[in-house]
Amino acid sequence: MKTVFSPRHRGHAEQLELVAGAIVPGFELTSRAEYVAARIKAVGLGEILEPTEHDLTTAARIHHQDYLDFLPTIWDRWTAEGRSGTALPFTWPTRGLRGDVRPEFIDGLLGYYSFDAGCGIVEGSWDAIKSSHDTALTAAAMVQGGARSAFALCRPPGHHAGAGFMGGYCYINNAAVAAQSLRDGGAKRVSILDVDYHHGNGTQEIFYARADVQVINLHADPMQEYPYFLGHADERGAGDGEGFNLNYPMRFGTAWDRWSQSLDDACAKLLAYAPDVVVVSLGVDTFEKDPISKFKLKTEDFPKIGEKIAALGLPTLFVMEGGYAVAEIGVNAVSVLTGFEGA
Ligand code: SP5
Ligand code: ZN
Repeated sequence: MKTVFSPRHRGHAEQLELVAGAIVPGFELTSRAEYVAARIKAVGLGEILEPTEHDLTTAARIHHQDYLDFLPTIWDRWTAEGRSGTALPFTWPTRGLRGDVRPEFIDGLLGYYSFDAGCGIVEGSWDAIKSSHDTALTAAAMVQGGARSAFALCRPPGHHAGAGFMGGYCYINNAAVAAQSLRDGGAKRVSILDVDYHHGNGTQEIFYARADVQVINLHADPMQEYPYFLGHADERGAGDGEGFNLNYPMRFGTAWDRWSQSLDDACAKLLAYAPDVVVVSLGVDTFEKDPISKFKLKTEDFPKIGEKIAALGLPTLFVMEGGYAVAEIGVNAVSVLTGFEGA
């Protein structure tokens, strides 16, 4: 399997985030992607290519144009106020406030276009975000062109980013953009299978009322875990999308036995939908030693995820999402891919 990977991700570095009452170095480190790339080379998974440039036309089909226009301007607006460090929001339009009115000042805009303080922006962030988007589209084109599979080694990740907001280390929803491009390229139905530890709230929101993209999420129960405000089992889609959104929330401490039952059920639902192509939002923060997560998957479990996905017998695009146990992220993520290839 070929991998698409951009060195431009490195510009998104040393961004701070708000964790447990403190502003701390973010968990979403540049080294994450480097460890995955190094492991791909070590096991000889296949060629690693840089992405080609894509404009934001496809992204604008799933994101709001004003949000896409705002993202590249954040750093300049921040520094224009004499600031440095990390651009972060601190005020959000929750219930009872005017979520429909866009402020003018940068602090207000950051809150308007986000749902948490997990999306710091530094000088090189936009270039990295754009390269991650290009990575997803380049890999999607390989699958569109007939490859059995491809791996978009995206950084930053994407699945928490909604149509008009960032959050959870995610700015542009790479998997959603890829799914849209596959649809526009001729796929009649696309399934997105999100195995990241956290619910992919952005992907769910984007496709919630659509029947042409099935969204399936396996994740920690939002009653206990971030993102808290979406991802419950009763969220099944709306309007034309009714029945095409499926959530498998699982409790803290979930290990392979229980997790794989959810995956088996998800795979059956996916096959019943009969998509032309599968997009896997590949997070490996389900790992037992992940520093921000509470599932118990072991390194030996990750190839089995790949085998089960391969058994679907469908063209498959893997898109990198989360995973914060940096020393093990390469082995765990690439094990999913080698498990897929070996099956
Ligand atoms: C793509 C992705 O996996 N995003 C995850 C965003 C998670 N943001 C919330 C982090 C909360 C961290 N709590 C850490 C406790 C550490 N002891
Ligand atoms: Zn995650």
